Amino acid sequence: MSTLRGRGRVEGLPQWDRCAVMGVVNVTPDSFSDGGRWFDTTSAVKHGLELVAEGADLVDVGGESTRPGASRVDEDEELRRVVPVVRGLASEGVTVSVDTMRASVAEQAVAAGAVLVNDVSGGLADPAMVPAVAAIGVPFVVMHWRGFSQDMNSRAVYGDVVTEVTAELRARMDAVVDGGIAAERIVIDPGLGFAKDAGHDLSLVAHLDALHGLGRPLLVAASRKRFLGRVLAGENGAPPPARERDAATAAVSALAAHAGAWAVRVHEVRATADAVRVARAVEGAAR
Ligand code: PMM
Repeated sequence: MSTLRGRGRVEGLPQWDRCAVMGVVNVTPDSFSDGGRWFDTTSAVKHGLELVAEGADLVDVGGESTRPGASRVDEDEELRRVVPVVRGLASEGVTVSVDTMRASVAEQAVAAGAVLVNDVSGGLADPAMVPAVAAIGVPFVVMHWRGFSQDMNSRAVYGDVVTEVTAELRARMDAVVDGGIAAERIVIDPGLGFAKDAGHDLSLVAHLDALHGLGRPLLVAASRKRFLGRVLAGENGAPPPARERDAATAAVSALAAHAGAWAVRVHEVRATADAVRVARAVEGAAR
């Protein structure tokens, strides 16, 4: 089995002996699967701590919804949502990442204790992002992105999605390294659901090995996404609601861990924590 290809180490973060579990806390009124549920600081921090108790290795805090069609939140509002939650979780010893496309939010979140910047635009949305992350010296997630959520579905046009996403990620990684972020601090992410339809997402999950060719640890964020709704749709074609896609999410977590992903990003942690442990046990038995 070729399961040990991939994974790898991210400078500046703890090293886990299996695929890590990143739990999601969306401090938003409108994220597609959990919008509005943890919209005040106290309940968001409490939810993050629950995710850790359920097995999350790190918690990703975001204040801007990126669901298809979403419009942007303004900077002050994003800061108001994100920074106190990051501070609250970090002060409890949680390894926190901040999910933002804004340099100012990244900087203030890191000052509040975040140790990883997760930018779904890979630094493209805000020209100040790469220099800011380079100066602070924290790890950086470079996700495959073709434009803002408002019209990203119209950009879901590929000849060969795996080849094109890999090439575009390579170009983005090179630009980020040129911008001063150490290659050892980069995590890559295929950006499931971002300018991709269900078929594109499934092809990427089927070919995670191609992304290992980029030589950096891989984050896979399939949680509750549309492609899982499509896979689970009943005979009438209606997808189950986002919150009924957690078993399917855990199935992708097992597949991703087995394929050598460094981490999986999920809303419901318990089942994925089990999935990555099963994947590790299978790897151990294969040696
Ligand atoms: N997807 C969402 C948000 N942040 N971050 C990374 N690195 N990769 C993703 O695919 C990704 C992300 C989509 O919104 P959600 O928080 O509701 O899942």
